[in-house]
Amino acid sequence: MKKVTAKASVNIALIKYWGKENDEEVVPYNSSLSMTLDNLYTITTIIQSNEDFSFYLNGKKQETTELEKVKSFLKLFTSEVNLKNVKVISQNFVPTAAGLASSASGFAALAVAANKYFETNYCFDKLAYITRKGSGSACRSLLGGFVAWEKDGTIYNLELPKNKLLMVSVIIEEGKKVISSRDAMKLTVNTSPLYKTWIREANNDFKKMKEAFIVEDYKQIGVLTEKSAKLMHATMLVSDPPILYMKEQSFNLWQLISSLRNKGIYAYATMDAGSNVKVLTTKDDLENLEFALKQNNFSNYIISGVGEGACIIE
Ligand code: 2P0
Repeated sequence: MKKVTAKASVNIALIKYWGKENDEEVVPYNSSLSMTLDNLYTITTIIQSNEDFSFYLNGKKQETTELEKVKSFLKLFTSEVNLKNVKVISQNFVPTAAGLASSASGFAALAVAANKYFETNYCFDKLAYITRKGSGSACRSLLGGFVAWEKDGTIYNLELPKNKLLMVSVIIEEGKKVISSRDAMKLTVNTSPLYKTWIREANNDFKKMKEAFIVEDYKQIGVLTEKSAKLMHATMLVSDPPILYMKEQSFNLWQLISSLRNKGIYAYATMDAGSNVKVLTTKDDLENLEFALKQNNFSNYIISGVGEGACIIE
């Protein structure tokens, strides 16, 4: 019986991707840059079955929207219309209800598994192009380490010692997002008076970040990481209607991180399309950061180092 299993890690953008110039082709308005995380990942199996097409996520059989999303994605690998006899089993390895389940690791694992299962053997560039149609940020999870996704579609690694930086994902709130990133991006592009500023700054900061990587300027990496998240959320906030992912606790944590920096601790905050805050820190500063987090009742967090790229594991 035909069976393929793939694993892909979550990635967190240091320079965020926010907004599409072309929705259909998932062409971003700005280049982005991410860190792949080793402790948060998805494992996906595609297996032959005797039934109609089915998709199980975290042990639960999916219907309608999720089922159709996976089905139409897999059709990019096969001409078989109904995908009969194909079963997809996907498991997110993130602590239960942590609110960190990621479509990026999900689609990266699915793409790598499908490329083998359907024997398409697409080259990396073609696979990245297809993967981003599932979820834009997923194409960055195809590679491990630090990954650049240029506006023109190219994806490549940036060199930086892999044993220094850590990402601490602090869980602020469990539960479903207020608005999906796909819809929120569209709304921001169409209504935010800050959107042009976002494109200009994000593309400039992407270049600056690449330079910071070359000279291993960790302070600049942290400063640009925070700026990208703050500007992305500010740009969303002035959309009509406004998009606000931050909760009171997210604000409080941003302030705590800023006060830790004043005490000489390396800690920079970033946030995605949700209220959880991720803190970029170093191995040397982890102990102080953890102490401060616990003291301020932020005791629900996951520490990740730099992860590997998506691969077939079975
Ligand atoms: C990122 N995010 O760079 C940004 C920052 C969230 C905030 O990419 O519409 O699932 O499928 O391309 O990639 C999350 O959105 O959106 C995201 P689509 P995606 O990581």
